Amino acid sequence: MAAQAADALANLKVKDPEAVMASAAAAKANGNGNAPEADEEDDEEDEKGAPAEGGADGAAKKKRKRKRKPKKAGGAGSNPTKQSDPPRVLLSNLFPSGEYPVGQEVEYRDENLYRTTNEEKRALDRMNNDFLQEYRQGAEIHRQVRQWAQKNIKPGQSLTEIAEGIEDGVRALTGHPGLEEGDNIKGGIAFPTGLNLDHIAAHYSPNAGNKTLLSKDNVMKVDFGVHINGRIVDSAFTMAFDPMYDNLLEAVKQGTNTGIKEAGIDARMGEIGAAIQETMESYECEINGKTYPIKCIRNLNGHDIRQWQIHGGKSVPIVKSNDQTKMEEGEVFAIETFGSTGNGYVQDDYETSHYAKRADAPKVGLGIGSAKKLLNVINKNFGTLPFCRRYLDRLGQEKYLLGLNSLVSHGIVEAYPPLVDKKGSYTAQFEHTILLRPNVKEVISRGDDY
Ligand code: HZT
Ligand code: MN
Ligand code: MN
Repeated sequence: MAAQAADALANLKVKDPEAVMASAAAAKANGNGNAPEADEEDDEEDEKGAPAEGGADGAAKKKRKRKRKPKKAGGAGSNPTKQSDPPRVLLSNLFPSGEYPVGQEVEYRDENLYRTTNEEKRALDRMNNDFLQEYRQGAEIHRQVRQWAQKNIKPGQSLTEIAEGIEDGVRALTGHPGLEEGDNIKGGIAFPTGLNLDHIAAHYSPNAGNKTLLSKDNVMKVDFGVHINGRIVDSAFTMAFDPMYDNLLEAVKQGTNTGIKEAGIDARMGEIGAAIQETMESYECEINGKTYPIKCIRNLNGHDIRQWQIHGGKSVPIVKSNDQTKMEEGEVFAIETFGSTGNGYVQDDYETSHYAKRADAPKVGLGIGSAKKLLNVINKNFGTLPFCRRYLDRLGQEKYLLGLNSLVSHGIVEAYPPLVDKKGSYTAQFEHTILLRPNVKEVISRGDDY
């Protein structure tokens, strides 16, 4: 390794691992572990003084027996203090101060260590409070919805019910407008829920009529996004019900954590990839009596995120490369790594579910055909955020496929087909969104789960 490269790598090392842990613990204590600061509500309190009816001991008995009106979670006039199950309480009702839990804050290293205490950098950081609170709100919604998903997803369920469960949670907690209320300005689903089984690594979501059921033998990547005012939190985890896959999942979890550690202002992409690969490929996994080396999927990448844009143009490789591109102050990155027991290489396969209007879409005249009407629906409901066919279905769109394909062939909409490794292989993914704040790196989507 060149001395310069070694230097840059050393600069990226976590200065004090204990300081990082302390910061994570603080984040957990202040609500990152899904516990809003307010006290548990006292259900008995509002029943005091209920009028007595009937016999001698009627007062006491009636008081306990009488059915309470079910409290509508987050309904008008209610003052909820904890999330419901399933999650349906608007997150801003759980954090009325408008201050949301801080993610995992990690100090920069070596020549960037000055940033943490530097008054100029701290001042820059303070100017971004709206941006930070929007990001932290989206991240807390991601943690609350995935906590519910991790507890409730079971073999035997359909991919459609799993996707809808996650999406209903994200809509409720963000206050995503209902179907009648139209456009999507405040917050909501940032992109389709990816439910990627086994050799399918990314961009699979069930289309209408999909009857696929989750089985106890599947390895499922769950990739979903939450946005508040276009500030996108992109985070994913992998679920398996058979401990046989534990080493595969651990390899990829540690691969992603390596990428997060190596990320920072002035960090070079190629070196981040090399560090991820070194971690991931130190693992192997025995599956049904055969031992597989875990390979990084070399043509999948992390990416920068801009407001309303899931990929901003920078890629974060997950294998060694000569890419000298640097991360920069103020940027947001999705750090995601994929491991595989197969080729470590994906190609397009199956029917497309994911689409997005291109940020640089040409403004060509579409005449008066079905493509023009569909584009109006896309503009009004998604803008440049990715969507899937199910989201068009629920908006009441019918027979839109010709129009959608036309928008794709005109370069207005981009199709993101599923990305798959070889049949019979297993793939895993973990992903977090990180903010390169002027004075500290914040792993905004970090939870007590991953
Ligand atoms: C595309 C379409 C979506 C971005 C990564 C990703 C899910 O593979 C540069 C690097 C949602 C996201 C994306 F609907 N992609 N993260 N989470 N998929 S990507 C990409 O297209 S572009 C990676
Ligand atoms: Mn993702
Ligand atoms: Mn991503």
